[in-house]
Formats: sequence, C-alpha cells, structure tokens
Amino acid sequence: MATIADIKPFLKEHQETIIDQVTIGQVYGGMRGIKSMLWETSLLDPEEGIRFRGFSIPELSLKLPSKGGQPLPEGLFWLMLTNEIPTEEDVQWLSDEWERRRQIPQTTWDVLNALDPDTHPMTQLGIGILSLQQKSVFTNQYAEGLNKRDYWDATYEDAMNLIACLPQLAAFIYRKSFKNNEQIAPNDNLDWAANFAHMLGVSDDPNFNSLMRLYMTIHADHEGGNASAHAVHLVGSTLSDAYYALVGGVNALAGPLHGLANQEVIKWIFEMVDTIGTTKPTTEQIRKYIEDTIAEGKVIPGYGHAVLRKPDPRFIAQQAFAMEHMKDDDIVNIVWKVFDVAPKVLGALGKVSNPWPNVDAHSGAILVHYGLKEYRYYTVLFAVSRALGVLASLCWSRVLQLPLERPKSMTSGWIKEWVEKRS
Ligand code: HAX
Repeated sequence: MATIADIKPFLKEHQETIIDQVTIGQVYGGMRGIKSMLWETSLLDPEEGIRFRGFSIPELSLKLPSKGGQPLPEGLFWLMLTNEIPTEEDVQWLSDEWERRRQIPQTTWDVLNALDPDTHPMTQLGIGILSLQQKSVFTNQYAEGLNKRDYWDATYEDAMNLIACLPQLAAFIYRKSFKNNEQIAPNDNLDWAANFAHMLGVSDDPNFNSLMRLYMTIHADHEGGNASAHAVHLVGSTLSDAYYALVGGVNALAGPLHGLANQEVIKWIFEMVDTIGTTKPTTEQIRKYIEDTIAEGKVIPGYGHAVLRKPDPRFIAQQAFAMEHMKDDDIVNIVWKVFDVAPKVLGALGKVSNPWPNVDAHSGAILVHYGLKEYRYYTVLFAVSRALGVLASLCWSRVLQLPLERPKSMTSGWIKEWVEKRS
C-alpha cells in the first residue's frame, strides 16, 4: 500500500517521467482520459469495468463478508481504506462503530422540515450534510493548530461520523418527502445497509435488505475522474473538511449526465409505458421509442459512458439479482428488452463511443419492484453509497498529503496562438 515513505523517493526519481500527453481535443472534450490524478481506492478499466483495490465485483462478492447473499458495504469500506479484506469480526466492529457514531442533532431535522416539501431530495441531502458540518473534527482541530501529519486522522474521524449518519439522514428525507413525515426509528440489530432499508420502510421482504447491500456496494467508487469523485477530491484539496467535500460530490451527482440518470431512466420507462399503452411492449415498439427519443434530441438515459466500452459490470450484477428475485416483473423485462435493442440503435448512430448500459440503466426497475417508486429519490441512494468510496479516498489524500489541486486553463485565443506559433 502506498505510504508517504514509499512515495517520496519514488517521486523524487520520477518527477519528470512523462505519463501522458494532452491534445486540444481533450481540452475541449471534457478532459477525457487524461492521466492526471491520484486515486488509490479503485481503478476503472474500459473493457473490464471497476476494480476496488484490485478486486472486480464478482470477486468481491466471493471475498467480502456477506449477508443475504450480498457483500456488506462495511467490508468494502474497510477494503478501500486499508487495502485488506476484512474478517467477519472487522465488519461487525465497523457496523457497531457506525451505530455508535450515529448522532444527528435536532437542528438538522428542523432545517429539513423548514424546506419546501417539493425540494428535490438531492438538495435536501446536501443541506442535511452541511447542517452537520459544525461537528467536523478536522475543522475544529485545524482551528486549534493541527499538525499536517495528523490531517488524515481528523479526516478519518469525520468520514466515520458522516457515513454513520447518512442512512438515517437519507431515510428521513424519503419519509418526509413521500410518507407524510412518518419516521421509522433505526434498528441497531441490523447492518448499515439493512438498517437503511428498514428506515426507508418500503418493503418487509428480506431481499430488499440484500438489494440495499448490493446497491450500497456497487455504487461506492468508480475511480477518481468521474464528476462526483473528482468534485470531492477538488473541494477536499483546499482542506475543506469531509462534510464540505462530500456535498461537492453530491451536487455533481445530481446532474442527469451522472447520478441523476437513475431517476431519468425510470421516468423514461414510465413515459414509454404510457405512450405505448402497455407494460409489455414488444421489441419493435421499444426500438421505435428509442429512435423517437433520439430524434427529439435527447439521450437514452442509462446508456453510454465516458470511460467504459462494454456493458457495465454494475449493470450485470443488478441483472443477476433481478434474474434471481423478479424475473417475471414487467418493468424489469422492459429494462432487459431495452438492453437487447438500444446498443444496436446507438451503435448505428456512428458517434456514440459506448452503446452499452451503465449502472443507472437497471437500478430503478428493481427499486420499483420493492415499492420504492418515487424516482426523484433514487440519486440519494447512489449518493449514500458513493460517500463510502470518496471519503475513503479523501482519507488517503490526507495520508499522502496531496496538495491543492490547480490545473492550468487556457483561453481559445491562447490555444490558437500557440498552434500558430508552433506551425
Ligand atoms: N443516447 C444518445 N446519444 C448519446 C448517448 C446516449 N445514451 N451517449 C452518448 N451519446 C452521444 C453524445 O450525446 C454525443 O453526441 P454529440 O456529438 O451530438 O454531442 C456523442 O454520442 C458522443 O458522446 P460519447 O463520446 O459517446 O459520450 P461522452 O463521453 O461525451 O458522454 C455520457 C458520456 C455518459 C455523458 C453519455 O453517454 C450520456 O449522456 N449518456 C446518457 C446519460 C447517462 O446515462 N449518464 C450516466 C452515466 C454513468 C454515470 O455517471 N452514472 O452515474
């Protein structure tokens, strides 16, 4: 595992070694693929998908302690933070620790209750997290004169406290927005994800707890360049604490090209069902609906990716779950039919880099099956999971004492001049 002691001499030797080059196309094209950032907790391969500390999703489901057939997100957080597969006891310790640290002040509930009831759940989540910021161990210790060698320790405390609070905060937002503010108390006999499922209160089916374990695991991290992770990294690099940094990521996740795509997918499917007039559309009807969506100048939500060039293994993991638990569900079957058709239609456009489904193409249909139909809420689930990866990474940014992030920008005039001078 990387430590300051390893990295300092390595960096001294290779400071000037070239790892990548940047084209003007990349400058105008969202900086795709530029190798320019350190992120220890996971790495994304375009063909194979995500690996967390070297382990693929199928490998994790075999190696991490599990319950109800799914790996426990506690185990993944432990792995991302320590680079070691935890034991059952380690995971139990972490579960207990998060339970002990779960303390949300009344002011947070008051702030959320004061918001307009229609406030988007992602806005509520960001406000809820910021309302906890005054608890920040890092910010309070920094004000007292914290030695930079100890930044990581205070950040670890913040990460642990924040992750402990997120399920209750997120469940509160759901029950307030969609269930007449009738709140459900946490059950301390449950693991972190199952307790979240319990507080949401949408299903008594134990498989819903398993789904939440799967969901909280597969969305946790997707290397560092995606918008939410990068936002956390950038904000955190100013020595903003974990609360401020996480809200940066939550805001990035709230965009329809990123995490909000899970809400957009199911909205698009519900509209398809309404337009076609059946929950069992044929493949031809779905093809036409996809073509119409594109003709209207819209994207097919849940398809495409800035890095991946194959079906997302996170989609495949959800498909396997749905095959086992709900293979006759109409909405799930629509998701599978879209998977049959959309890649061909998108591929035929000749411009789409990746015509395959991403993580967001499947998640909503499974949630609908268990009764969680309020799709404006879906991205909150993504955000709670994403906190695990980005906060583990923020701890590592502090361990490695990474500096303030400050890439160079240019104007179009500067670029043109540079090209002219060069030629
Ligand atoms: N439907 C229709 N057109 C698409 C498309 C899709 N699903 N995906 C890409 N394209 C189009 C782009 O809009 C672009 O068109 P223009 O040249 O006319 O602007 C062209 O294909 C090339 O884009 P690309 O290189 O394939 O894709 P990018 O790397 O620029 O963008 C996106 C990647 C994920 C933003 C894109 O595929 C998209 O908009 N997908 C739909 C939204 C979505 O599912 N987002 C979630 C992504 C995963 C994630 O972050 N989850 O949280």
